[in-house]
Formats: sequence, C-alpha cells, structure tokens
Amino acid sequence: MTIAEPTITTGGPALPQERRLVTGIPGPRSTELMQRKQSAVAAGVGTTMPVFAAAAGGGVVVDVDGNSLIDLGSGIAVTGVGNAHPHIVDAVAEQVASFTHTCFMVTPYESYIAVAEALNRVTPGDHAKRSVLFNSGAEAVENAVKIARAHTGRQAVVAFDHAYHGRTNLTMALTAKAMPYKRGFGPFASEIYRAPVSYPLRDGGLSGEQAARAAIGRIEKQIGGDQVAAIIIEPILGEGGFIVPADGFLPALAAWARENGVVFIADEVQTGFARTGRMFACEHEDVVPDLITTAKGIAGGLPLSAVTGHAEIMDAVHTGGLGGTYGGNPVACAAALASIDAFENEGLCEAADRIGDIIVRRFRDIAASDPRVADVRGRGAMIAIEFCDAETGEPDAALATRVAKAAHAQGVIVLTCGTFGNVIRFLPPLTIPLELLVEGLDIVATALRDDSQSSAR
Ligand code: PLZ
Repeated sequence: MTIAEPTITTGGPALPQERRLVTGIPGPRSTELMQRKQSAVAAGVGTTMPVFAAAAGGGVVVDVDGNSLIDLGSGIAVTGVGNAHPHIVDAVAEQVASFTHTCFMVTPYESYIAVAEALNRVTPGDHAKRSVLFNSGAEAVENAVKIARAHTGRQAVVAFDHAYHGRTNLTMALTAKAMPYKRGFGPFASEIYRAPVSYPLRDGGLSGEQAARAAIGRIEKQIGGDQVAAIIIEPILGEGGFIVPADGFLPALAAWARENGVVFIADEVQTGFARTGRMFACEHEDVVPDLITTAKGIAGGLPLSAVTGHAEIMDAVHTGGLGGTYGGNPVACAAALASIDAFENEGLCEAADRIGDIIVRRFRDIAASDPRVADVRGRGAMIAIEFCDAETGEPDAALATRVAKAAHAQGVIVLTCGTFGNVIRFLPPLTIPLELLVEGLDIVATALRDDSQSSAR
C-alpha cells in the first residue's frame, strides 16, 4: 500500500485509480467534520458513509484524510460520465466566467434551447417533442404531473408499490415507503392512487402481462380509466430495490394508457443516461413514454432536471404555467451539453453493459451456493443483490446493512436500498476502471462470506 500525499489538489480522472487507505475509516479529519456537521446541519439529513470528499474522478472518491475509496455509488447514479469529467469542467468554467444567471423566463439564452433539442433527440420516440428544465428530480416529476393534468383535464394519478419519486409534497404522495420519506410529513397531496407492480421475486412469478392485468384491474375498479390523468412508473424501480418488472409489464401498461387517453410518464431520473446500457431504460422493451422525467446523470453532477414529451401534451400548459427562477440554469445547461455529448460519444452504454456483466456474473456465482442471496437483478450498471434469511425467506435488512458497513470500512462506497432495506445496489461511474470494479466487488463478496462465518459461530 502506498502512502498518500495528505493534500490532494487535483480532481477528475487525473486522480490515481486505486483504493488506498492511509487512516481508519473514518479518518481524523472526517471525524472532526462529522462533529461539525452534527452541530451545524439539520439532523434530518442522513449520511451513508461518514467520510468527507476532497476530490473525485474516474472510479474513486478521495477523502479529506487522503484515503482513496472505490466509488460504487456515483453519488446515487449521478456521475455516470465520471466525476469532474474534463469536458464538463471546461464547459462549466467557460460559462461561469461569462454569466451565471439571467433567468430563462426573463432574458433567455441559447444553451437552454440546445439542451431541450438534445433531450428531444435522445429520448425514446421520433415524434415532435418539447422539453422544460428544472433543478431536481422531484421538481421534474411534479411538473410532469401538472402537464398531464393540464392536458387531460383529469386529476387522478396512479403510482406503484415500491415507487420512489421524491421528497416534495406531491412526490412524497407518489412515493410508497413511509420511513424515512413520509412519516410525520402528511397530509399528502390528494388524487394519488397506488397499484401493484410486477416484482418477480415476490409476486409468485406472475408474467408481465398477468401483473399488468392486476394493476389495470385495480385502476379500473378503484378510479376508472376515464378519470386518470397519468400513470407514473420507474422502468426499474430504484430506491424501492432495483426491481425489474417482468417482460411485458411496461408495454402492457403503456398500451392501456394509450387506449384510455392516460398520459404514460416514465420516471427515468435514476435509470436514464446510459445507466442501464441504453440511453433510457424504456428502450429495453421499446416502450415510448408520453412524458419522461430526467435528472441525476443529465449534467455530470450539476443540478438539472427535465420533462420531455409529446409536443401536444407539453404545449397544453398556458404560458407562464411552467418555470422557476433557476430551472435550466446556464451553468447546469453547459454541463448537460458536455455530459450528453459524452454519453453519446464515449461508449458509455457499452461500458454500462460490461460493468453489469461483471457484477451479475460475480454474484450469480455466489448466489448458487449462498441461499442468503435471494436475487441478483438489474440492467447495465444498475445491479442489485437482495438478501433474505436462508431459513425463513424473510427480507434480511440487517445483513445488507452489515455487508455495506464492512465494505465501507474497507474503502468501498456502496449503497443499500429497497422497501425492506435488504438490497445492496451497485451504481458505479461508467468510467470506473474494471480492475477497480472487481476489487470493490471482491471486498463486498468477502464481507458477505465473513458475515456468514461469524453468524455460523
Ligand atoms: N425519481 C426515480 O430515483 C431520486 C433519492 C435520494 P431528486 N433518488 C435518490 C434521497 O434519499 O433523497 C429520485 C429517483 C427517481 C425522482 C427522484 C428525486 O430526485 O433530484 O432527489 O429530487
């Protein structure tokens, strides 16, 4: 093990692509900062790993103590192009030096239009489209619902079990899981209904069509198709556990929506931008959503989000009905243009598939002899392992937490998720060197193996 220089001044891909621990995790500077966080930052903001970042790039995050950590989280699926991608850094620096803000609704600027044109081009479907830009995923989802209601003149919105759509009032209502997202924060927005989703591990092996029939039956009985403005679904349910609906589920829902004049919204905030091996996850089943929400990967880490969709649906809203002070901020737009260019021209969909193959192969091997690994699933570089008790089959959240913590202690950033908290998810930057990925997976696999040895004792 090499000893790091204590101060790291360079970010981006120039950082040595290696795992390197020079202190315990967390180190002394991180521990100090954690204490400051506790006395300055609201307690409601959690921390996955108590280490503070100093630089990041490629597949590593370097902390303030000089530890170099393997990044298997991308800041929750954001830095797909790699942290501090050089083209993004240049584009942002150039923009920030010319102007930082005018408000697109006051005196507009070209880059917003260029981002809208790029989104209209790269999202599924070759129909006429329009886009509108916002700051966060939740804001995009809120606005997609506004647009669908304005277009249809209807109010009801259908979301699914295990869904996650954000933390604002309307998106909390759309989100399924109470703790930590909703508990104590009601009352929630009205006219939100929940339908069952296809969850192959847990729905008794329904086919996609059967699961869609169950969902549609619920909607027709409890709301009525002609009352529904929109159905919103993540093509792979992210925070809910990287649930990949059985083949045929999404196309059947989209077809039903079309027949009933219901706007089909794909929330691709987490799945979008090459993450699943395609530019958008809907493409795996040739589903063309009416509206698509994007954020996270869109701008290499700068806050930007969008709603893109059919021109006639998008244009149903009166002038002045959509907007916001910062939506489509010029610095974020500059980053988005550089980032979309990287997604299109740097082979990142292929990189996502290579990453996914390595993760899936590794954990399917383990699952073959370890009954605690109930499922290994996902697409591209969005892969998860779900843990269940080997005897009872019940979700084992404690195991997921222990394995994640053990990996953290070894310098691997790994995230959990799932309605039952029993899922470890892998979302590496698409630029991670494959040897580093394998080293990170080795550490997670060893943590899992050692956990079985300690609980067998
Ligand atoms: N839709 C599908 O995944 C954000 C949430 C992390 P914002 N997911 C990460 C947390 O605990 O807050 C997300 C998503 C999907 C919407 C959102 C919301 O995006 O940019 O966090 O608002």
